[in-house]
Amino acid sequence: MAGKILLIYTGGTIGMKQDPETLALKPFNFNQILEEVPELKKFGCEIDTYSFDPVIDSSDVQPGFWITLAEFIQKNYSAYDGFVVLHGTDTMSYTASALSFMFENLSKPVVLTGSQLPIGMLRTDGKENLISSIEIASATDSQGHPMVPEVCIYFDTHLYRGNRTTKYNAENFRAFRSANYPVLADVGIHIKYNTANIRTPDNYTNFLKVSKNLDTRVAVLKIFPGITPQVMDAVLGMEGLRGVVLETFGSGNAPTADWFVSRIKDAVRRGVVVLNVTQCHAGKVDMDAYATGIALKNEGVISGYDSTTEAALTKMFYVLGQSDDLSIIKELLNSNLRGEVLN
Ligand code: ASN
Repeated sequence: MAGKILLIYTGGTIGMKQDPETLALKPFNFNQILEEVPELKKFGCEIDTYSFDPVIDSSDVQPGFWITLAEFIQKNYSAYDGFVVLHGTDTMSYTASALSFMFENLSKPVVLTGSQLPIGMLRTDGKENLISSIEIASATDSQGHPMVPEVCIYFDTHLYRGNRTTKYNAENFRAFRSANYPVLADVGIHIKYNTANIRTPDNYTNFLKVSKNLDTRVAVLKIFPGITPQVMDAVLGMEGLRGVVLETFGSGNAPTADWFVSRIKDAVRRGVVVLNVTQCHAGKVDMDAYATGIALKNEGVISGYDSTTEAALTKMFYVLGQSDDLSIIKELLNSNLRGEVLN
């Protein structure tokens, strides 16, 4: 293992300490991580470190944070072979998804990781997560190309495509799931890369393009039995709304009541883009499967296929930031841009 890795600390439980008064966990400074993991000095690669200031609990992540992070990676892109980002788990899937869309022609690993227990605690999962992430970010194939030139999440012996993940468990060490896409690598005695499932760039020398224009005039509307016209109106009537991620039942189904369908129809007619994803953890939207899905399709709702809500939302931010032309927006939403969807 050789090369140069940039380790970026943004916050999250991995670096937290208990506040002596409230006993709640709060972000702490980066030096503690470095002190707790002397193994970092044993790597055969060079590791530079950078800490965000302030460091945050990832529940405070906003799109502006993604832009700052993406810009920082862009600024350091040519100087490093891979990037490891320490990040809170709560919104890690959103950040990984957002970065995957913002980075076009990515040819180096960007591995996000963190932990469920702070690195200073005896049973921490943070050490293994951090050490394996660095190993993965610096791994190369026989031609010297990075093994995983993707935005990914490494957690509890599994490497996932970032935009396929969801935080699934609030207390288990296996915090993430990628229900609709296989793991990119399995870590045991050996690191087994599932090369057939890893995306590689057409050309490793292509220039990294970073899109910083995210249009966040988007809402996520989760339907439920008992949803009322008032709830629909509150969301769909928001001033300036450009997109809705509609979380539907099963294979993309929603109520067929006139008041429901007519509100969706009216939003689409006003130019609001409605993207249908399922509330199920696995499987995909198929709006042709049931009459309740066909009704949505007929009103111009777009299928999100098997994408997660995290990927659908951040894809919408990205795509709406790319164009005002509805046909281009629809075409992009219907395309597999970064391996986030099987359509
Ligand atoms: N609240 C923490 C965060 O997302 C949770 C964690 O990192 N395990 O920052």
